[in-house]
Amino acid sequence: MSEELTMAVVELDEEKVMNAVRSGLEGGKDPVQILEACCRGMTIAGERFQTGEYFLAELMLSADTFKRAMAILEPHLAKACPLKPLGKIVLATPKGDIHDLGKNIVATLLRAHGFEVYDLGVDVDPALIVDKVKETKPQFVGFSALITSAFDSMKEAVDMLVMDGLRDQFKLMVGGGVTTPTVKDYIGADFQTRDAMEGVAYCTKVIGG
Ligand code: B12
Repeated sequence: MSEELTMAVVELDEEKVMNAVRSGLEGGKDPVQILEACCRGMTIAGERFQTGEYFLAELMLSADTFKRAMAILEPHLAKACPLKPLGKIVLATPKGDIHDLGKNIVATLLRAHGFEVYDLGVDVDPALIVDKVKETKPQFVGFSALITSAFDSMKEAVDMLVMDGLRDQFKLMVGGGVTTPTVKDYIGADFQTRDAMEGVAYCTKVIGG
């Protein structure tokens, strides 16, 4: 079923994706595994876009299907782990970047593992991030970056947090397809990954879970 679901996302067969997600859940399949099958499909669709096999419209359609599948899965993922919040995290795609599929996956998985997530959305102004950190006092801040031009706005947000004396009050994670250890060092983050589950494992470890 997983392979079929993955290929349905790639082949833009929305009806098949929705049916596979619903029947998987009804059949008692682990929602995290269903999510992973959808993620693989999104990755393959992205590769087809990069090689020129898919046009932008096809890529947007697969992203849209992916989001609808996520909407069905989210309540089941939350149910899978009904814990009291383990910790708080402020999450954002920084200014200049509108990609949000990866961020949404991280948000969903963190919630599913018991974290309270304040998702600020995409193209987020550095000042908004600072305000949310002041308001919520999180143990973690997470940035999701998919385009290189977002590196400077992440750095700007971190510099503002340093200036306000807030930077040592939380761990900073950065993730997303274009991030590397060099990006982590450039913005002064504590952790970098291109795998949402690694981010969840990092937060759980830091919090002592
Ligand atoms: C889908 C996509 C789009 C969709 C976005 C839909 C959406 N709602 O997000 C659309 C079509 C809208 C789009 C638009 C654009 N895109 Co685009 N897009 C992609 C594509 C193909 C896939 C990205 C994706 O969603 N991958 C799937 C997700 C699940 O992966 P992910 O984000 O990496 O997330 C995983 C991990 O990294 C991790 N993670 C992610 N964030 C975080 C955060 C934390 C805290 C943690 C712990 C983990 C974590 O968790 C996820 C699961 O494991 C990539 C190419 C690629 N293969 O990456 C180009 C790509 C990112 N896009 C690119 C560009 C240039 C653009 C555009 C400027 C226009 C254009 N010419 O195509 C605009 C962006 C405008 C802007 N200002 O942002 C470039 C960026 C180049 C660069 N180096 O800067 C790429 C790399 C394509 C390319 N090779 O040229 N895009």
